[in-house]
Amino acid sequence: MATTKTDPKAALAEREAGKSYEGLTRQQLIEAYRIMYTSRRVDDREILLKRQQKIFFQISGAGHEAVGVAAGFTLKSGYDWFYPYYRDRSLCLALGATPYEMLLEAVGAADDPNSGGRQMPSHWSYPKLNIVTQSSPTGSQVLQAVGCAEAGRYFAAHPEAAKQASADYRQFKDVIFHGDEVTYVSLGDGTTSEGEFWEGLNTASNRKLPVLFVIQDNEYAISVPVEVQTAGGNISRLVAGFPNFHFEEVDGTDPVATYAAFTRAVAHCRAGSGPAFLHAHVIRPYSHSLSDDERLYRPESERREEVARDPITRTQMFLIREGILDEKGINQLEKQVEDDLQAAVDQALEAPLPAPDTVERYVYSPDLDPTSPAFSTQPAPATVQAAANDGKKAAQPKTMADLINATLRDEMQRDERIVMFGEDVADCSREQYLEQKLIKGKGGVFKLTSGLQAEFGSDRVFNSPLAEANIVGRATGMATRGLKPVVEIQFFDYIWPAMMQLRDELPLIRWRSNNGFSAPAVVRVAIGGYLTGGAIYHSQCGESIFTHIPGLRVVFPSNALDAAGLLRTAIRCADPVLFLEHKRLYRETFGRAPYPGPDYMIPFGKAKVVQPGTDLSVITYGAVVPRALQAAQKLEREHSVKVEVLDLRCLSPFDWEAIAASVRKTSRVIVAHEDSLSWGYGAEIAARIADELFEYLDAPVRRVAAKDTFVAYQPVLEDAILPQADDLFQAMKNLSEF
Ligand SMILES: Cc1ncc(C[n+]2csc(CCOP(=O)(O)OP(=O)(O)O)c2C)c(N)n1
Ligand SMILES: [Mg+2]
Repeated sequence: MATTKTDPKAALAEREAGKSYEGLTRQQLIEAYRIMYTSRRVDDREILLKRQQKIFFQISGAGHEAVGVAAGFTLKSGYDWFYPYYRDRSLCLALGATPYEMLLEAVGAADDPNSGGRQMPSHWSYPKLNIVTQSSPTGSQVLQAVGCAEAGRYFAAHPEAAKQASADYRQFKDVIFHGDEVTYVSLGDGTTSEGEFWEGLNTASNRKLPVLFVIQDNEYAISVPVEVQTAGGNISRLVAGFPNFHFEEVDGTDPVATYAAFTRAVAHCRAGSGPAFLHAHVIRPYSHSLSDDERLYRPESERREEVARDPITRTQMFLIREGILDEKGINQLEKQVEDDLQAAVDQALEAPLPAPDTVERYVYSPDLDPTSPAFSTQPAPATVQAAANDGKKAAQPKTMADLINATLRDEMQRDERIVMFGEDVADCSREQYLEQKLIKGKGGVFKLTSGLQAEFGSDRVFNSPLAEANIVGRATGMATRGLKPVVEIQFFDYIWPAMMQLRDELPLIRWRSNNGFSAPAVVRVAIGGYLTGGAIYHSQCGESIFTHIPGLRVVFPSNALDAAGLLRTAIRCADPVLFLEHKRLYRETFGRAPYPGPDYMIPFGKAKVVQPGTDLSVITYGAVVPRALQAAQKLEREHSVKVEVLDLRCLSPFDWEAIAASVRKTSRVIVAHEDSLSWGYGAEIAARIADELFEYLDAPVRRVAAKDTFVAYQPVLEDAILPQADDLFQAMKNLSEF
């Protein structure tokens, strides 16, 4: 009886009120539309502002809005982690970023929370929301996201490691983690062509990591269509063989279907079942960016077809059709968005700009200065047990390789946040062989990490795939989360696949996020020649390429004691460090020392006078130090010329005061290095001496370095190419006679 009395309209409304759209409520759908519309209108306003020359760049999220909202609704803001790309405006809005904050980045305001005016618009970074600073190189976020997920898993297994500790970088590196957190990473269809994307899939799959890969496929990478970019034209088909993944392919202009796909994908990741791959087909109605005019390569017909799938109009029609909002309701919502946006624009245009004298802020940590006396301690060899099993042995002189190994061991003992990986660094990946004591274990091709996996476990010391970007990219993601990765590049000659990460990512995280994030990882690299038979691809130097990178500390010890002290500083400091270990020096008799104890540190940027002199200065480092000493001693014996040899030890920063003091004293100077001459490290030092110490000089500044070739295999060629003690002797003699 009751039903006959019910008004049919009211019954429908009642039914629909309870209707669920793949789990989305009507209120959530209205909210989804509000965010999507806001996202589009921020793009429109930015485009206008760019045309008015009030901002300087624009790239839109137009056509991608439904994906961001679905991601934002299924993931947890400030709980999960986000490595988005520039089309993720609606995601950032859904997670809690405001149009005003976005506009601050567009105008380059001082208070821009993303970068303080340092990055282009749509380069998101919101520390409070766990949205990690992103860059412009397409795809470089992928391996970092993998490292981020690994860090979350590590902290869940080692909760003690997450605790703050004083006296090192941990004091300034808060860790938050959740056992079931998910890491989101997104990229465009074109970016799936990058090698780092495949390296990321490989590791996420192999380690069953909770990474949600989101491909926003708008069928174009600027002007290059997807069928040219991707074999067969569909990335989903290509990745289908990766184990442990959950795969979704969805119309990313449909918010409800996309939400459903995200719900399933996120559940898979959160349950710890492995990564997910969500391939969303979207549109790109506004050209690639405001610097691009797609009419040059897309006909009107194709563009019209795309417009018919616009997620904004589609969602609006859906809300009306489903009776969730009527036209009046839509108008009201849109007007509210417009009014709020206008206020945000007005406010952003008035926002103070960053002061030009702040540009050098946050290149390095503002909290912990590794050049400071806090990093200066005395050796304490007698107290040491860690380098060997008994104190007597520890007091014996040890090689550089031994002391690096001992330092790594003691630091791992002291700091549970340290993890080590790279090619062959583990003792044995097939742990059972170690456990059954069937084998001794490898521990690095130079054995520098020997015994560390056996002692600290396979989740702290492990082998990476043979992929250098993978090593540095993951380390960057881990360090961003608060771990201290100390990774190894097996040979300097093979560092180049990691160059994007080393030049554009690791050292920039702090500066580009205006101190919002930091990534103090240590990258150990075996470098250098004088090997006899090393040849081109096992003997190169090339350090000046890295000293040219702001934000990266570059260290190059010449002896065992310095290696131990500087490595400890590298590990405990809050900046990323490239730690160059000369292969020829690993096991030389020169420069052996007893282990200096578990707290021995040398501050960065402090040179050492390895031989005092009054007549001529040789500024050098690395394997040239023993050669320069040999030449200097011969010159003194034969010609009574007293040469001062200065070992820089640290190349960035370098010890200008020590150089200046030596040159003022001797008035003659040679800068010597193993790397080739032209555009080498010595050029900078020589230029600075010529500039600032001209009045102290009695002779031209000379350089001794390798020939401008590569290093050859046959020893007679290698000898001719690399600077020898004889070359140094001749140069010193000539200059002393000038
Ligand atoms: C490593 C790198 N190469 C080239 C560029 C220049 N670039 C910027 S975006 C882009 C196209 C990206 O296309 P896609 O991945 O499909 O993303 P979409 O912009 O279409 O969303 C290119 C070539 C870059 N930023 N980084
Ligand atoms: Mg694209």
